[in-house]
Amino acid sequence: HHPVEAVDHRSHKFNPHFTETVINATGPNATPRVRKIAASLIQHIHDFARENEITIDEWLVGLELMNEAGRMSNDRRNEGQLLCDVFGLESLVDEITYKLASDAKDEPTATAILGPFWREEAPQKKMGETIVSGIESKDRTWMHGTVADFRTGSPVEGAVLDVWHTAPNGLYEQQDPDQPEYNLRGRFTTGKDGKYDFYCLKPVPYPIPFDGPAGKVLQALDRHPYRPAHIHFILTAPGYKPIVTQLFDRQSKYLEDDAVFAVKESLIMDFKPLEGNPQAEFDLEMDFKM
Ligand code: MBD
Ligand code: FE
Repeated sequence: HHPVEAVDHRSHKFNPHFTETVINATGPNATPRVRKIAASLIQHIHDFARENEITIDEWLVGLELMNEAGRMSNDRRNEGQLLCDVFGLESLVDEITYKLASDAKDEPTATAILGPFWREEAPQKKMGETIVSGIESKDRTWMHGTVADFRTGSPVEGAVLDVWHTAPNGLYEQQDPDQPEYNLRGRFTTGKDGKYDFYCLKPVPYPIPFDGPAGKVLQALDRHPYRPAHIHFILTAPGYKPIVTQLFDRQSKYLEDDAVFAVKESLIMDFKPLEGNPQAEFDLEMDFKM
């Protein structure tokens, strides 16, 4: 029976200057920002590997997740982004960006992550039109409100509201061969009064794609893949900072445990029953501030 030695003999494997050597390999022409964040990234990933004594086999698992995400990513599926999302990285970056941007006491509409399913060039529509085609539903929703300047309260003219959500089967149009191209997407431009209105559906909770690396991560972490019912928006206007956001249905499951951590209290909305409108069963009112 020998006394326990205080010295950790494994530490001889770690050159105490190795991380410094890698950081200092950065050349003189790297920009200050690149130099700063590269040094920090190297420090953190080295510390991570050291603290957890990451083995080659474990490192290969992570490497394969990234490679698989790259192989799967195409214009219908941003798997790399989804992988970041399940680790909360996109939400964290959104939070940081929003904090850096807002120094006023009156605030613009809260932001929320873009997610992997936005598409460029959604159809431009006139106010009062619908983004729904080829879907029978008892959850048709009239969405309306105003876009205003958060400092002055005046209406914003020429604001473009880019909107998208999933079909009742939980699939975005580009994930689903049975939906028409650009279904459930549209862009609406405000006039002088800053008002907008259009028809959509009350969204449903849905599972993020889990047949790839993001799904493997969720499974390994014993987590479910569901997001609460949400509608996405990008709001842009000349002279204003864009607002990327989502609105959530207060009645939805998963508000407390969104698989991608995007829910903010101020973005949870009431879909109210709508009487006397043959075109919709629900009313959603939202005044955006930018
Ligand atoms: C989604 O539909 C989504 O909105 C986000 C943020 C991540 C994964 C799937
Ligand atoms: Fe989404």
